[in-house]
Amino acid sequence: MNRFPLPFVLVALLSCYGPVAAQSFVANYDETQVPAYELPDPLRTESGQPVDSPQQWEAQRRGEILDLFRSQVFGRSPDPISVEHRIVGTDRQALGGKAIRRDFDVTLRRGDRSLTFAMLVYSPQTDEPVPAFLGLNFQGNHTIEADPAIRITSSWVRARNDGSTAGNQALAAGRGIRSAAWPVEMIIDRGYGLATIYYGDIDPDFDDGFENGIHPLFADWAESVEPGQRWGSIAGWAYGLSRALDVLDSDPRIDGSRVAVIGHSRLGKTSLWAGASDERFKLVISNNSGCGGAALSRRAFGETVGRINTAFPHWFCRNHHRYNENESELPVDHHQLLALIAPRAVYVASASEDLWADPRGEFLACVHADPVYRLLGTDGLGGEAAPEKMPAADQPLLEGSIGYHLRSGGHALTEYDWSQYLTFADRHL
Ligand code: GTR
Repeated sequence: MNRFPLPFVLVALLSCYGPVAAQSFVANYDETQVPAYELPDPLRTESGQPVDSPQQWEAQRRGEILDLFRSQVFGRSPDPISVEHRIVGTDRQALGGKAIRRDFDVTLRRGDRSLTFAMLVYSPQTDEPVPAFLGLNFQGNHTIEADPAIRITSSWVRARNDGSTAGNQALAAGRGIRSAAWPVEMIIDRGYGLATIYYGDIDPDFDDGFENGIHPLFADWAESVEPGQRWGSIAGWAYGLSRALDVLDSDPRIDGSRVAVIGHSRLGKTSLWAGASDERFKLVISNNSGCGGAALSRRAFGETVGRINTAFPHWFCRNHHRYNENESELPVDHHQLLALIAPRAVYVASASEDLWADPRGEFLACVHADPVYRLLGTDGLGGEAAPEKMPAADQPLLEGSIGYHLRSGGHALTEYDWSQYLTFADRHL
């Protein structure tokens, strides 16, 4: 007779794998259960030497950390290729005459393959180049404003039951449904431009073995990369943001040297990686990015490395899966992702009810990135950077080069968040 009933054995076996492990995952939300951990020191080289000058950071340490994020977390991305763009629609009287809205097609071509994504750009009524925010959106450019002239993406979208999609196809009924996350008028009134792209135009967000989206364009190149280090979807989206910046940089209405990259949630992880890997982004904003973004992986609070790699096996590189339930072996942690952005400004925002994204872990990453910001001659978090200095909800820290707030409420990008980003941008762009 079996010592264990068959169903038990099957569940035990299966739970080592994808979906079942994801279902059986129980998040820790108890601060006293956070494991003891030691963070890798951003200011000590891989061979253990202290880093005590900006030159040494630049010449050696930054490169070491960047390479570890490439090989162990996000995967390696191809070198930039030149992009083509054309403007397919213009409204010089958008938002009741306040703004100019332009609709771009941005095309990446390699061999006989190409990928085109639509970029929607709002800019104020001025002929001077303006600073701008660039961010990916979750549901299509037509969802950020209820303007019937905005094209509806034909790319795969996540099926929703609110009438905004038919299966995986976006519908006109979705026009403007995400406008709360994109206060275009407020951004324009403050003198900024806004550029946005539907992230699924760059890479559809499901695990298909990288057959669709941006990855097949570089399939031959990827062959030359060690399989564990090949780029995942986050790296693909970040690469798209860099190519979008190429276009904005050549645009007379936008000042390409004053572009902030912004993203929420998985797209916050993406904006951090874009800002870390492309030093042209002057300001980097992470809204509720959590695990794999601003949160420290070693805390394993809320979403963990194992959970994220199981639920979303296509987001990071394969090597990242080595650290499932094994965070202490990760040669980096996410304070170092923020440090890669230094001395440029970075803003991390959490939400009080968004425990899945570990608000405290996001704040602690800022605290532990602070020494790098200070070494590079900035004021880091502004005041004293210490774990016990985590601000209460709705008390933003805007004084330093690292901005932080804990908004009261849940997982979302809100007008409150944007108003802090605009104030911070006024200081740094
Ligand atoms: C969740 C995921 C998070 C976050 C979020 C989102 O399911 O666990 O890491 O990225 O999705 O992007 O909305």
